[in-house]
Amino acid sequence: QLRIDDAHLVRPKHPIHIPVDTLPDLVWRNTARWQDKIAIECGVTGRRLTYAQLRDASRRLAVALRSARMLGPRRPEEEEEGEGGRRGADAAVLMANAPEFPVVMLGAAEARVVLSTINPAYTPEEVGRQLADNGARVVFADAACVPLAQAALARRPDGQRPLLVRVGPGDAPPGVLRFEDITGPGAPLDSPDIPEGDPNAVCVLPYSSGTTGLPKGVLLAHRALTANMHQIQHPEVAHVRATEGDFQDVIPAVLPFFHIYGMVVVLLNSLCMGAKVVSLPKFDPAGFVRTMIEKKATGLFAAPPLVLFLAGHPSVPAETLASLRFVLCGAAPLAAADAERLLARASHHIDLVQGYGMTEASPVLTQGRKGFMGAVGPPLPATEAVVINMDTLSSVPHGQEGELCFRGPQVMNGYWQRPEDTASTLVAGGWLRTGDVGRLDENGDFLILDRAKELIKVKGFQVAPAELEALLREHAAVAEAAVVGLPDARAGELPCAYVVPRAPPGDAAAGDALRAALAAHVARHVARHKQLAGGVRLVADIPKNASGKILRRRLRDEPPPE
Ligand code: AYL
Repeated sequence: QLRIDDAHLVRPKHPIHIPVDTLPDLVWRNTARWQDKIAIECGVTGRRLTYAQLRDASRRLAVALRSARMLGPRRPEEEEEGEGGRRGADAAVLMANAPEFPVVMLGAAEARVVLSTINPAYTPEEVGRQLADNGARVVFADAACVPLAQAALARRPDGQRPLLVRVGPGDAPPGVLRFEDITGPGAPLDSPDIPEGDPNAVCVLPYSSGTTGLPKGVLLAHRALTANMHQIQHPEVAHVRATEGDFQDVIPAVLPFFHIYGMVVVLLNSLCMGAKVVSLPKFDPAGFVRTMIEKKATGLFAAPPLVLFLAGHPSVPAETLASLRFVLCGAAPLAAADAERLLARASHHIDLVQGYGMTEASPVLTQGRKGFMGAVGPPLPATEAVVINMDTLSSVPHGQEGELCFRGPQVMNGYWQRPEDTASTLVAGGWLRTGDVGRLDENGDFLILDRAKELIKVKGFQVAPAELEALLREHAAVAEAAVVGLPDARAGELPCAYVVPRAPPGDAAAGDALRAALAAHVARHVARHKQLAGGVRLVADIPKNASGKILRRRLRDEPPPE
């Protein structure tokens, strides 16, 4: 589909050998020498697991998952279904960051159970939609999320009632399994029903809206996830340093593990290096600062709002940064000026680089180089890039602007049950179209200039305009709706709705009432970050092309009068 001139290819700078691994094989092989080191500790409760405890609890969970009470032994034909992504998710996890999260992930991976991760801030409706889409039969939820999971399951259209497991210490309500019972010291550590690992099998199913439409399950194979970890651990780009003797990196984990950044780059990558992960269930400014200081954080994975907080907030004492060696910022654009302000606050040198990627790429595609702040860097090892003209789909010479496309072992198998979206995103030759506009600069680093896809990013989280538009159209007063992102200094972007009312409001007060009613309607159905914080604008019409497609760029750049 793409027309690529060889001279336009951007090749990786460093050679690498990437072993083909399953996730548990990579993690347990790497961590065998750190058995007594702390793997993960809760920054609030102090609950912690050593690497040995993490391995045993994961193994016990794998055994439980393959027991008759949960999913049962896998039949050979089911294994095959997993490989082409013909099976959705077997299990889902709905919890805040906590030490049990990697137990669920690695236990599921070991049992060859495909795990879908869900945002615990979602409404029952949003959770229900994701569960119904992927058909998970077991749901792991922490204490706070059990009612959310129950509410979501109660409305499941197919009437299926997955098994609910309450994660964390304490009792479970009737009908809900206790995590302790299946992963505690009394539970069996081995079973003949544990299937053999297969690097080609799908491992996780996070959700992303990609370049267009509603959130979709992203089929990520074991080998894609482990390839991405091998790539980011290459000595030329690595940030977390392997534990050795008394040295152990301390990584606060406030970015959520359900999102691919928190899952792979923060959690799994840190575990592979033997670091101590300090998990934080939510961002509480004072608690975060305390954790940074008391735990002597050596590395930090951030999104732009966290960099802004550390760089500019008056309540952040300079010692917060005292033990930091590196900061990686990804998930949304970081202004060079904000990066400089953070560095200026520290009295020592900190390596600050940007990472760029997407869920569909496990997620990392490029990583910035030290000292080149505004750029996202060259492609990772074993990753090729090309910039294309979006109209002709032909590659353009280095330095010219266009859509960034990448090819590498970290790229997804496709979207779950969305063959058309898969075909338009993952095109011939294995190229992943990102929907991001950028160019290569004179140093060989990529610059991200714009987003051509519909996706809105609020504090680094995805918001799919199609989802909000569908909700708005359900409202009786709405004839047409279009949602775009408005720039915002703190959140990056905020969703803003352009609405054509069925009947124009009679006066200003009626207009205000309608705007408020529409914002409230959306707020009732979606998580906080998707709410119409950018406002609701009542307009006479919405710019569309000949085939009825909303001209989002036009809306954003030349908003129609209200
Ligand atoms: P998703 N600069 C500008 N935009 C970015 C950046 C960046 N550094 N990183 C991600 N994006 C946007 O699936 C871009 O539009 O994955 C991209 O297509 O939630 C979209 O976010 C993907 O959103 C890391 C650490 C990548 C984190 C990530 C984040 C992956 C977010 C590499 O090293």
